[in-house]
Amino acid sequence: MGKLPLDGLSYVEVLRTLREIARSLPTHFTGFVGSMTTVPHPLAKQVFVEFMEFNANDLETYSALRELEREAVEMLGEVLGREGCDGMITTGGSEANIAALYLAREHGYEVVYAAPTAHDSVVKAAKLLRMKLVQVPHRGFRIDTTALEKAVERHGPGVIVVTMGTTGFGTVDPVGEVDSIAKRFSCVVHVDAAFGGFVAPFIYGSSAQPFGFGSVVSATMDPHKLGLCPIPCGGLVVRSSEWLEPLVFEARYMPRGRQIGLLGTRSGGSVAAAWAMLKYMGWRGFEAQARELMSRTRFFVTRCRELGLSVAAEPEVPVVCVSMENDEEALRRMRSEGYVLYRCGLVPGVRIVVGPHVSKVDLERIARGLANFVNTGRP
Ligand code: 0PR
Repeated sequence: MGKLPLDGLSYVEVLRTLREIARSLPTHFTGFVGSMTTVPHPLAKQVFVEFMEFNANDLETYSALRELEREAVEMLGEVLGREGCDGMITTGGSEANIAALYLAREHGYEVVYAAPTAHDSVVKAAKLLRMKLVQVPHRGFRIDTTALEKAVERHGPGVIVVTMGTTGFGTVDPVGEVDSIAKRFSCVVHVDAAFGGFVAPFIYGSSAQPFGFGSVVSATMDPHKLGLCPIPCGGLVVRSSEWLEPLVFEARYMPRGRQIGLLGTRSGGSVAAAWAMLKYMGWRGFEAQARELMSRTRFFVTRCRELGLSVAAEPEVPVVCVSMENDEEALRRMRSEGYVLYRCGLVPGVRIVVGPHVSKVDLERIARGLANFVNTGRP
């Protein structure tokens, strides 16, 4: 016999083994500051468990879940500047970005324009969908609109990916400028607001509400990031139900003969958790969270600079890239100090995401640890 026991283990034994593993892992509360995920809210965890056995893709038996899903994506759309949006809850930002580019392709836009600061799932999507990817350079970690204009002139209409809150640098692409280029050259725009969607609209107002710009057809906004939901919970928001139509697939054995999205069975838990947190937090709840996180982010940036560190880009959402040649070694040293950071990716440096679980005390310690590492080679 291999790994599968002939007779099952006891409930207690299984739990004991797994709990030992869980206890050995860094949690958000014990130094995991590299990722955009955070501690899920207790309400989101509770409703996730209560709804996880329902298949959100059985549109007949669980039609009530589709109604919750519609309302959840409508609320995400309202944050992003438009009432009456449609869409779906996904497993995360990657699935939402892949689905968004698929929709653009099905509507006739086969070229993808993206900066290297866009999330890797955009490259993955272009590859899977065999779409032509035109890389547009960045300027200061924001898409270079002069280069974008030249690229679009050369390669023709397509879908332009704008990132509101880049993965490595916390920067926001200039969506207004991209919108006017898109309109002039008959392009459409997909906005990846997977992380920044829960911050930028609350801080910068309508300039960061992309659905206010006519060329924006879809957006990604992930409740399992700053929406405080458990993994998996992403959001794909589209301007209109017509735009979503190619994502409705035939599934002959299903009661309504169709399913929505790239997957089959989908967890009702993700849908319920997203709906719950949007209703529970409301505009003001997310606004307060965004303001607090940005204030901690500014504190961290200031402390880094005071300690002689250099920050790669002025962050507009709570992600900070601290430039550092030997970033791998810095990550190892910080890990031995109890903090799990990530690399920035595009340039050498380490990334900190200032989630709700990251306190000012943590940020002060991280800034000092990094400064000591740079100055002395030790944290
Ligand atoms: N778009 C942007 C702008 C992102 O930063 C990410 C992921 C995605 C899309 C894709 O989202 P999914 O991972 O939900 O498919 N950014 C996360 C981050 O940088 C990825 C991640 C998540 C990394 C959890 C580590 C981790 O533990 O934190």
